[in-house]
Amino acid sequence: MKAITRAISSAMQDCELTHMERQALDLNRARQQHEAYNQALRELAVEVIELPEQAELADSVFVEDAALVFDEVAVITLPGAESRRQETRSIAEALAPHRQLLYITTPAILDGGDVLSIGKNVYVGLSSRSNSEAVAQLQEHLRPFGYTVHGLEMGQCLHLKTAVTALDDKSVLLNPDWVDAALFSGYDVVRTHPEEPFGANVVRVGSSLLYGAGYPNTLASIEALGHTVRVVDMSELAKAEGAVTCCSLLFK
Ligand code: CIR
Repeated sequence: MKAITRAISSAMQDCELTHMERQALDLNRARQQHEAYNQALRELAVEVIELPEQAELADSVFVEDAALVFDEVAVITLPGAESRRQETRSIAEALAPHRQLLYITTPAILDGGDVLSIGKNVYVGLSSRSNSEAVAQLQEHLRPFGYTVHGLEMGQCLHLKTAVTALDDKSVLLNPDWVDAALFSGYDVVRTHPEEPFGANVVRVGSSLLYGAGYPNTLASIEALGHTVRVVDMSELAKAEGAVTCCSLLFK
C-alpha cells in the first residue's frame, strides 16, 4: 500500500476554519505529530510518498481533500474553499504515475473529506464544501467501474468523514448528531461516545486502523470488536480542523 502525504505549511496558522475558533498553533508540535503519523503509516507497511511543503498554501497538509483514489482511477477534486484550489495541481502530478486522472469541474465543488468509499458504494456529504453537481459528476466518472454514488445530507460538522468513517466493509463508526445513522442501516453501526464527538474519524490501513488520541471510550468500543488500532496524537492538527483521514491519500 502507498500513501501520499505532504509536509505542513509554515502558513498553517492561516488555515480555513469553519466550526472552530482560531487558536495559536505550535508549528513544531504540528510537524512532530505529522512525522509520527507518517511513521505510523510506515510501521503499518505503507510506502509513504512525502511531498515537499507548499509554504503559501496554509491547508496543504490535508491532502485528502484534493483527490479521491480508487483502484481503477483517481479523481482530482475542486475544493470547496477558494483558498485551497491551488492544492490540486501537485497532487495530480503525484498521482499521475499511479492512476488515470479524471477531474471535478465547476459548477461542482468537492472536498475529498466529504467522500467515504465502502466497497462499490461512494457516499458524498453535501456540506459547505461539496455539492450535488459533484455527486452527479462523480457518478458519471465512476459508473464504468461499477460504483454507485450517494449524496447524503449531513449536520453541523466540516466534512462527511468528520461524522462517519468505515471500520471495515461491513461496519461504520459514526456520530449520530452529525449524520443520520439510518442512512447506514445496511452496516453495523458503532456510535461515538457522547463525550467524544470528534471520534468518528478513523483510517483503514490494510487490516489495521489508525485513530486519533483523545477518544478513549470510543476506542474501547472499537477494540472490543476485535480491531487492531494504532493511536496517533493529532491534537495540534485538530486546531486546523484536521484529523487522521485528511493527512493522507492511501492507495494500492
Ligand atoms: C479546511 O478547513 O479545509 C482545513 N482547515 C481542514 C481540512 C480537513 N480535511 C479533512 O478533514 N479532510
